[in-house]
Amino acid sequence: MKVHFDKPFLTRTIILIFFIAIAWTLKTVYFVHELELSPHKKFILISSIGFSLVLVSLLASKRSKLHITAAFSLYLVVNLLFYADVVYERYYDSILHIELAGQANQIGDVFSSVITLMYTTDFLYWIDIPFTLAGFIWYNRKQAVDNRPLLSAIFMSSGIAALLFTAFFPLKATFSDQYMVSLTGIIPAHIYTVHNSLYEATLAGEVVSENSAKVLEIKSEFKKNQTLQKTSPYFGKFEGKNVIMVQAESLNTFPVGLEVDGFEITPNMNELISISQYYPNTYLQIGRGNTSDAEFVANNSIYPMAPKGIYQGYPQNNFLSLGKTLKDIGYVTTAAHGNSPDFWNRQEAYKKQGYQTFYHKDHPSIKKDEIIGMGISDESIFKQMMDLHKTIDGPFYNFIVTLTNHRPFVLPEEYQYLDLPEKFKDTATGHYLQSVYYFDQALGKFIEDLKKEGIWEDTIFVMYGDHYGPIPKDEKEIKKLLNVTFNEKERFRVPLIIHHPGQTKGMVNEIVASQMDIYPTITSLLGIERPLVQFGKALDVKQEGFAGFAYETTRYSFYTDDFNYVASHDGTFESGKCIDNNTNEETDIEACRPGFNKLFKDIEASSFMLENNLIPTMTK
Ligand code: GP9
Ligand code: MN
Repeated sequence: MKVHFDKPFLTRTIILIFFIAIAWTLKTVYFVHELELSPHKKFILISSIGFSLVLVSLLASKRSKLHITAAFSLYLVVNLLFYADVVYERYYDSILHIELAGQANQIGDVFSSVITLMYTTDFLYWIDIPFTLAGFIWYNRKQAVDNRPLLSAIFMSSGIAALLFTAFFPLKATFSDQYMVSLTGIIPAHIYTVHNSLYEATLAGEVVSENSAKVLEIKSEFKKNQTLQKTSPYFGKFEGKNVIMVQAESLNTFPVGLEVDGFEITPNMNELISISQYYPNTYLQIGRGNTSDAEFVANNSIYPMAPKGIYQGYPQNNFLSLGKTLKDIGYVTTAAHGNSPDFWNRQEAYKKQGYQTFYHKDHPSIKKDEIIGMGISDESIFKQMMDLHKTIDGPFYNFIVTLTNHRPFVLPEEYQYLDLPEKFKDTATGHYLQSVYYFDQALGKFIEDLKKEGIWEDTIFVMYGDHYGPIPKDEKEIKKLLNVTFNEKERFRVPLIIHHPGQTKGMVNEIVASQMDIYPTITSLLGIERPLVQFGKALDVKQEGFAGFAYETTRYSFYTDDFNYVASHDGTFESGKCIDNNTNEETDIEACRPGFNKLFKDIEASSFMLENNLIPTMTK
């Protein structure tokens, strides 16, 4: 076979390869800039040339429309995936992973939310498309000869080699997704993560002996946490009482107690706080399962270690959640959520969470009498839960996951009860405050009804936020309109309120807490003695504030009462930053080492338990 390598053809080839490679490099660098990292230009250029060679190989092989179409379709698809990564990262702080493919069906439901993550400046991610198409047509048509299979094969193999080199030479498993992209670009980062996921899927679960040192060590930590629980002044004080736990959709702490022009944004929560335990420094701990991971962490006190969320990743595992623990002692256990049952795989996963009944949009006992946004309104679901529970004989646990206050937060006019000043009109902040106010009203009516029906006095009432409402894009506007600094720490802060039966005096506990402290705090109030699996601490006796992160920000970052540890993108402890909360200045990294070691161990233990379905072993 002859390799045709005439000079004009060579010149055209080089022009096209560099045009694509430079356009792709610029887009990657633009994204890396958005990630606030510095790009490693050489590796990014090599991987972009690799991608470009693959495309050119398709064009060079034959003069035909089909080849132009194939090359252009490939370019479009990869560009679309690139842009999907850009948008996904803005909310989830990671790029898309292969494990998420099964959740593609959820996109329709959250489409209006996704739109809010797209910016007008995003046309820059698409600006080269017409030029690329023109370049492809020009190049393919201008071929001097019709057939260049050997040359095409050379381009293809060197392109693939460049992509594999950039995927497997510089990248390491400890690197954050963003750091991988900043080092080598989006394509090698995906090759690397897909390879890792496929490799991990081939690994069989370990056979773990009940008496292995690792198991015994983890068990002893749980035991310590439980011993601590028992020292709480409230331990067992509310044994046998009902538990109603409301996980509030997209509720941050900053609107709680806020006043705009003399109007309270959360009058009912304010009133509730005035007669309850309030933990204003509680932080989210969600992973890729977002809302569903918040549910998991609050009810299980384990880190959400699954690349696609716990409910999707480990629905068949055996858990010892709050629902299961209470069901085992005779409680009637129910969960409620106004959306379709399969969203976040709840239908399947709830069976192992100990709920006897899951009330959802399609449940025969649930009336779809008021739909707002993604499903049944909060007011309606609260009312229906109240009606279904008032006749129950014996204690119950009702876990309610609200829905109305969901991104994009634009309520129909008739539900926009707040009279906000003009400057809030059509702003993301204004919509969010309206939506939070709606939730607060619904919550207020629910509490009123619970009191009327005589349930309130016999119930531990818990309410917390699942995750942030606004996103970093809204930071400037929130500062301007509300003078609130909506930085990462504020974004991760969610309110936690626990009302004890009969409580009439409020108490604010400022300790740094996280969603995994909710379950132990409740089991302490209920006086549960059986061995429990809980990484969190009962908040009424927790001595040192701690909130650790496995996802959402760089893994192993944490907050304590005194320090914030900002973990590095490369995964090593020493390249992180230890910030003194009193001065807001960086301090000696060693001050953060104990917290890091503890978090590292707990995150390891969480994934070890989940991967090997070890919760039953831990409680023997
Ligand atoms: C979906 C609802 C919202 O059923 O819980 O989930 P989110 O989009 O916030 O993760
Ligand atoms: Mn949510």
